[in-house]
Amino acid sequence: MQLFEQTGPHLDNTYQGDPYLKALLSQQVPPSMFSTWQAPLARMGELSGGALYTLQQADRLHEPELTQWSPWGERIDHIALTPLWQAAEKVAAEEGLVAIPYERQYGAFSRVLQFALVYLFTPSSDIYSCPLAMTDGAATTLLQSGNQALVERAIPHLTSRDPRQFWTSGQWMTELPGGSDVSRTETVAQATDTGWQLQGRKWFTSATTSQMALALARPEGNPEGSKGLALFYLEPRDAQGKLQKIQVNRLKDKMGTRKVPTAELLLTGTPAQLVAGNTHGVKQIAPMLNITRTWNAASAIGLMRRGLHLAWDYATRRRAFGDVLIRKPLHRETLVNLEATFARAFCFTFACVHLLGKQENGEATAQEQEQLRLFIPLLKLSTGKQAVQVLSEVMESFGGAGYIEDTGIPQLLRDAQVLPIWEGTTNVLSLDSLHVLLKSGKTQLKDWLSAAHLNAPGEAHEAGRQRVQQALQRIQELSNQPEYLESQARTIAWDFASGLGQLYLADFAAAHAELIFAANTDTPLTVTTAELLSRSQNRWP
Ligand code: MFK
Repeated sequence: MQLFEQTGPHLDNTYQGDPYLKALLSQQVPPSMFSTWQAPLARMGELSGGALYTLQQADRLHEPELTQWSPWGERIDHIALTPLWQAAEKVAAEEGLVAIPYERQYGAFSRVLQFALVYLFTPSSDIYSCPLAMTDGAATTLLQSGNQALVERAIPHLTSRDPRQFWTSGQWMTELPGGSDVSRTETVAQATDTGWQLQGRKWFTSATTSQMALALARPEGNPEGSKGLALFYLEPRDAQGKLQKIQVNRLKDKMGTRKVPTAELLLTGTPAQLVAGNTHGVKQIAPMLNITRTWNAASAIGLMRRGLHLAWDYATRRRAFGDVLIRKPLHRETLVNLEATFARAFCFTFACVHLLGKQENGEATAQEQEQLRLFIPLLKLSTGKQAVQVLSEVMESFGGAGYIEDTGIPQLLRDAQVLPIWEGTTNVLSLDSLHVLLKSGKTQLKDWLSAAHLNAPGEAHEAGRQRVQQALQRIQELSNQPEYLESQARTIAWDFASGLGQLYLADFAAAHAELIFAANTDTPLTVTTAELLSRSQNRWP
């Protein structure tokens, strides 16, 4: 008997098959510069849809392993990484995934190229983007600290394109008493004759195999609260590769990001150096948070794109009720709705990335710098939620097959689920953005919408403008009821972020009427940007 066999979804070069990236870059970046980017983008697309993806599928069951003791009883705490993580490290260094914004070869657009590559790389990297994000954040933090000795020591490694020289960095903040509320940090720093030593327990340290870390600790005698914390630089291992007064208690048993070796560490006198002064550590590590939150958004859109790419392709292969799914009106409508959410997230992310590049290149106006401070938490909180929502629907679009582990689809959803949690939860970032707005006193629409592209006339922009206005009006109305205002911070942040996403999508739609999706059919799959705009009024997920 000949039984039916179903072909699964295909992935080719993910740059060539991406309907948005080329279109956006051709709009955002000068043409001569864009043409020089074709080779690295195509190379990353090829790796991401090819060798890395194949390794990711083959390596699915592999996880990092902690060996605490040698056969002879020596405490070694060795962490073995997965094969894909080892391969990803080499690709990341050689392709300059951290180096590009520090080389500044493309001025303010350097960040755009970097995050275009990160967006392509992330979904086939098993979240190797995590240590890269922290590395990028650490490089920015050290450069802004003015600590020349540490800059000379670490920056050449953090920004190297040579895999043998390349270092990654950890970010050791979270402790048992305080994840979001970092002020409750228990780790103590003691000044000794040979320098500072850290004692305490770090409860979530991502990528514990990194060659350096930035850590918060309270110098002995400092007051309670976050201002009494200082920022420290440390190298976890000595020249022989032995951990320096650090024990790895265990690796975390997480729902997703299972290839990331997240560990609980005990610091028992770990040597460390002050980065800049012995107080105000949270303020000093803030540049790192802004960079990692941007990476979070790039990872969110990367994972969403991967899921949607597979879902569209599958819809051209799977038949039900007499036709391929893609010709079923409700199935198409479902995917177009998801695309609308993705498109807002994608356009908002690259708008922020461009602003970040301008700021770093000294080209951002004072107002753009204020915008960036507000937009990054809004971007992170909205794209994190959107990724979970979209990837849950992507899974469902495959029916029962999407729920099966060796399709690779459940991993997309599990990995996405951390995006709203780490680097500031939705509530923490909603409050952060509210504080920024209240502090600046700029609750007038005109102040926030004065940048030319947000003032663009026309109906396409009107919906976005109204949404932002709604958020700002809410703040004004509730300004005399601080507790109630705080309880509404999430809704306000969501309205603001959705409005911004809609505005940036309207900019994109003005230049591109139609998008062509990778298709396994003779007839190309097209979606108009007008369709996307008309469907992007989604409420809080
Ligand atoms: C794929 C992508 C991967 C991403 C990598 C993930 C791996 C890493 C995993 C982790 O390590 S997760 C741990 C991440 N933890 C957090 O994100 C902490 C979340 N909590 C917050 O963000 C809280 O809002 C915060 C700790 C900042 C609250 O601390 P405080 O001291 O009570 O807050 P405060 O007073 O708001 O901030 C202190 C100073 O820093 C202020 O400056 P001033 O003293 O001059 O007033 C703030 O303005 C400044 N500040 C805070 N956040 C800032 C900032 N400045 C610039 N940008 C920011 N984002």
